[in-house]
Parts: sequence; C-alpha cells; structure tokens
Amino acid sequence: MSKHSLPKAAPFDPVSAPDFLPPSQLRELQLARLQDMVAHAFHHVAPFRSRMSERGLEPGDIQSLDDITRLPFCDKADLRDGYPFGLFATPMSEIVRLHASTGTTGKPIVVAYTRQDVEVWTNVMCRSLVACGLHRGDIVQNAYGYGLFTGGLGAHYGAEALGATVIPISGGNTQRQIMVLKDFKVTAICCTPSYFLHIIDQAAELGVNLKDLPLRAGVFGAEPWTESMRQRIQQDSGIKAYDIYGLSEIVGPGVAMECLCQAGPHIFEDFFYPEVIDSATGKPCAEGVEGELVLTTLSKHAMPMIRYRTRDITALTSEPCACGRTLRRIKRISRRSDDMIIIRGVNLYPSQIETALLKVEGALPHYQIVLTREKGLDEMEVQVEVTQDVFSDTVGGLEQLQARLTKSIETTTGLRPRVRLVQPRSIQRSEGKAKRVIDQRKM
Ligand code: DLL
Repeated sequence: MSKHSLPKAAPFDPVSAPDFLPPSQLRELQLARLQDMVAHAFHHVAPFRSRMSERGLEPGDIQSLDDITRLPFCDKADLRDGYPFGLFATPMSEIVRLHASTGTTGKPIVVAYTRQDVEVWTNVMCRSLVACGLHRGDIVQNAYGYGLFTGGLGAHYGAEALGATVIPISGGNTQRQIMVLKDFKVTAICCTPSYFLHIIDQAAELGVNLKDLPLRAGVFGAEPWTESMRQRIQQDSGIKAYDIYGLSEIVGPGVAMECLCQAGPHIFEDFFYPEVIDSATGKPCAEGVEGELVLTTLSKHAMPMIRYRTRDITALTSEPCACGRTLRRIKRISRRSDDMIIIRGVNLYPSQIETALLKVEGALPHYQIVLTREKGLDEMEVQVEVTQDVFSDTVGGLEQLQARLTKSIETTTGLRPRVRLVQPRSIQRSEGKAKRVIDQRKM
C-alpha cells in the first residue's frame, strides 16, 4: 500500500459527525448557540454591552442568523484596549489557560479558556486531523512552538484526543527534528510551511531523503502560503500538505482545516460563525467574492468574540466538497489587509511575489522583500535564493535568471523590482512564522 492510499475501512469516527450535518440542522444549531453567546457576552463583557446598548439592541433582538449583521464589530484594538483581562467573561477561577499573541508592535493580546473552551478547541483540532486522514496509530511530530503561541498546545491536545502518538518537539533544532522524523518513523508533521521548507533543505544536506520515510502528511498553517508553495513542498518531500487556519483571538489553530480534497479549509461552523465583508463598507460580500473574514465564536465562555474582524482576506463558498462535509469552505488565506505594502502608490502583498518567484525554474522558495527609500523614492529589492548549481553558473546564466524573475514579478505586480540572487541558505530561517518583508523606509 502506498503511503498515500486511504485505509480500506476508515475507522468509525463519531467526533467528526458535526462535519456532515444537513445544512438546515447546522443553521438551527448555530442560531441557538449565537443567541446564548450574545446573551453571555451582553451580561458579562462591559464594552460589548455598552456598544449594543448604543445601538438600542438587546440579546432578545437576535431572532435569526441574519440578525448578526445588526451587532457591532470588534477588532484587535478592543483586545489591546482591554489588556490584559478586560474582555474576559468569566471569573479567573473558571479560567484554566491563558495564551497570548505577540504581534509586531506594542502589547500582546491575551486570550483565555475555561475547561469547556479547551474541550471545544481539542474537539476542532481532533476533527482537523481526521479531515486530513490522520488516525489512531499515526505518529505526529508537533513542531509548532509550545508556549504562549497557540500552535503547540492546540495541535498537541487534538492529536492526543485522536489517539495518535504525539512527539511534542516544538520548533527549532532542525537536525534533531530530522533525526526524530527518521528514527521515530513519524507519519505526520505539524509546523509552519516555511519551517517545513527549511526541514526539507536541511534533510537534503544531511543526506536524508524525506521521500523514503513513512512521513505522509503535513498540517501547515499560522502564516500565508500559496498554492505554488504547496506544490513545491509536495514535490520535494513526497508528502501531502494541508492548510490549517486559526487565530488566537478565536481559539488558536482549528478554526478551519482542509480535507483530503485539498480544496480550501472547511470552517468548523458549529463553533465559529463566518461572514465575509467588504473591509471599507462593512457590508457582507456575496458568496465567492473576496473580502475580510469576520468570525463569531459560538461557544467560547472565557472570552466570547462577536463579529471579530480578522483582517484576513478570503472568500466563502458553500459549493459541495467531494469529501461530503457540509461545512462551508474558505479560499486559502494568502494575505491580510494589513500586510499590504504600498510601493510608489501600488498596492502589493508578499504572496504575489511568492507566486511570481515560484513560476520561474531555478528560484528557491526562500525570499525576502527589502524596502528602502532613496532620494524620496520607494525601492523594492527582492532577495531570492537560488540552487547551488545555478549560483555557480556563468555570469550570463545568472543574469538571465535575474531577468526572468524581474519580468515575472513585474507581470504579476506591475512593479519592477531589483532582484538579487543570493546563495542557498543565506536568508534567515524562522522556526515559526517567516518574516517576508523588511521595511527600512520608516527608519
Ligand atoms: O497562528 C494559530 C495557528 C497555529 C494557526 C498553528 C494554524 C496553525 P496567531 O498567532 O494569533 O494564531 O496568528 C493568526 O495567522 O489571523 C492569519 O493572518 C495567520 N494565519 C493563521 N493560519 C493561516 C493559514 C495562529 N493557514 C494569524 N493561512 C491569522 C494564512 C494564516 N494565514
């Protein structure tokens, strides 16, 4: 049996039953949970209550799912203003866990879980792993960071609940990661896609061919990555790469997860109610139209989030999926509205550069965008690693590649960058989320 063929009889899995609910039943469940959640937040979170009252709203006004649009939005600024515990809806004696997300500036945001919230999180993480074909008997190397970041413990609890064997290795020490992958006969790995690329490179250097190992699946998320990156990872490692989405404010990883069809993450809608809105007007987008994802927790007790503006850009689809799940799917999130760089008035997202680079043979998926300002004008340099063979090529060969990359970026973005080819492994690697942009214009 190849490592990608499905087990003959999939084990009976009651945990994933809500993934297959008829839509009408799912909507009923969502409405009942939404009503409870709004009442809970109204009675226990002062800033939410005052915003509802300003609009003349009371919890009883939520009579249908469409009424959600009458409720106020919230965003990261509310969490910052409430730092550290201002948005908690239960006394500390009921809170069993705190996590925090560092963000790039200022204070972190703090999130809280009751015992029941941890159970819900474990449930959605377990369903996430089932969705991509993992089961009891799998050996899961969990290379997401353990600590205040939600990745490590989120994946850990989910994998244990599944009955898989978890290796809580956390991020970093890549040589040891590769030794463990090989010696412990690991079948699935959880980490950021950029960190897995680093593992692929290091394994090659150590003479370990990942394709020869039992490793068959990667549960990759926590940062934007493109379809071309998925293809690269799959080609170079022989595994299947699945996209997992989540954010600390809502629960952590496990808000949405891809199934074996790899056709965009399914949202665990029984616990998280999704909307996609036009960022500028706040009005709902039609199905399939890209906009900002807004999420409402339908069961979070310690810290309910009602209409949380994620800044993540995606589109929602209710088109049936071949896996039979009735949960709606989101288009993979390749950008955030606040990741947008403006260069000479042109709007650009790092993922557009990634797509353009990976179209060109000889370029490696390791890159960094450096922005500077010279004589008042914005300059963009894209540093991209190339294979050792290419790097040792003739000057002419290098210049040709540089020209192809410049053209590809120009065609995709409308901007002509300076492309600098750099040696393999010269761009700093991250054990967690990759840093793609260095903006020196503000300094
Ligand atoms: O990154 C939770 C997580 C851990 C998700 C492990 C998946 C796997 P935060 O640190 O709060 O939480 O960052 C959340 O990361 O709003 C997105 O912008 C981005 N993000 C998360 N997953 C994906 C993904 C965790 N699959 C922020 N694709 C989110 C694109 C993602 N972006």
